[in-house]
Parts: sequence; C-alpha cells; structure tokens
Amino acid sequence: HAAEMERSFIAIKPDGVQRGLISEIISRFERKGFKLVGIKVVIPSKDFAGKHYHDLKERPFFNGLCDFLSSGPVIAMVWEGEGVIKYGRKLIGATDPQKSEPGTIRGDLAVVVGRNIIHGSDGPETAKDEIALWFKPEELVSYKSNAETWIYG
Ligand code: DGT
Ligand code: DGI
Repeated sequence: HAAEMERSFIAIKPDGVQRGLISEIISRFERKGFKLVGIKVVIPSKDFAGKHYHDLKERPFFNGLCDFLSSGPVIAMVWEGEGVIKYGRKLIGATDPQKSEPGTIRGDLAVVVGRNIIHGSDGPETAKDEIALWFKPEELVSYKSNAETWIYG
C-alpha cells in the first residue's frame, strides 16, 4: 500500500461529546478497519464554524448551526482508508436522523437534524478543504498498522 490512502475529516459535534458518545463513534470507524491519523479536542469559534459550513451560508439555519458547533468541545479527526469518504458517510447515515437507517451512527444515536452528533466530509474536494481547515500538516501522521495486512490482504 505505497499509494496515498484516501482521508476524510470526521468531527464529533458538541452534542455527541456532551452525550458521552466519543468512544462509541470512534469505535465504529476503528472496528470497520479505518485508521485514525489525526485527532484533537477543540472549541471552534463561531467565525471558524462559519468557515467550516461556508456552503450553507445562505440557509436559514446557518447562524444557529454555527452557534451550535461553537457551543462546546468538538472532536476533530482525520480517518484514513480505502473508500473512507463515501463509506464514512454510510456509517454516519442520512443528515436527518429521522431518515437515517438503524445501524448508522445518526440512526442509532440521534433524533433531530439540528443535533445530529457527527460531521463527515461529503466528497474528495470537501475532505481536502476540511482537513486543511482543521489540521496543520504536522498534526497528521502516517504510519503502518499491522492490522492492514489483515484488513486489505
Ligand atoms: P438556537 O437557540 O437559535 O440555536 O436554536 P435551536 O438550537 O433550538 O435550533 P437549531 O440550532 O437547530 O437551529 C438554529 C436556528 O435555525 C433556529 O433559531 C431556527 C433555525 N432553523 C433550524 N432549522 C430550521 C429549518 O429547517 N428551517 C428554517 N427556516 N429555520 C431553521
Ligand atoms: O453533511 P451533513 O451534515 O449530513 O449535511 P449538510 O452538509 O447538508 O448539513 C450540515 C449540517 O447542517 C447538518 O449536519 C445539520 C444541519 N442541517 C442541515 N439541514 C438542516 C440542518 N439543520 C437544521 N436545523 N435544519 C435543516 O434543515
């Protein structure tokens, strides 16, 4: 696996942190076989939250969404693995927890769209932008996990 592996930005939002769901969420990505290459606890400023959600600037809930993301600690992470962007979204489930399937993180653990506990990049471009927004390059590591041989063959 010499080739650069795909990376996705995944964040546990303040509701997920306050509800004690950090280990539950990390565990789902870890057990799948994805590899954690960056993690930190941050309380983003409202301005920073606005940068993260710049695509939603015109939406009526943008202000509340930014208030919410900056209301407490967020677990910012970068996960690596084959197909991690698309499959990460699958693990997370639909944006509205009323519509996410049971078995997904939001389907199992959240009830309303305004408190959907987790964020995941929705494509290669946003993944690149979000990783660059939240992490300095030196905060990310590259390493070989012994499990990889058994995950990828
Ligand atoms: P707050 O106190 O303003 O943060 O409101 P919350 O926390 O009860 O509600 P939140 O964070 O889901 O939404 C923030 C604001 O966005 C809230 O004042 C109402 C508005 N909002 C939320 N969802 C929608 C929506 O689907 N459509 C529209 N038009 N506005 C919404
Ligand atoms: O990438 P997602 O988080 O699944 O979805 P998104 O990028 O369309 O929206 C980002 C966040 O904005 C989402 O996690 C919750 C919030 N959001 C999206 N649609 C609505 C919303 N919040 C409220 N209150 N109402 C919405 O209709």
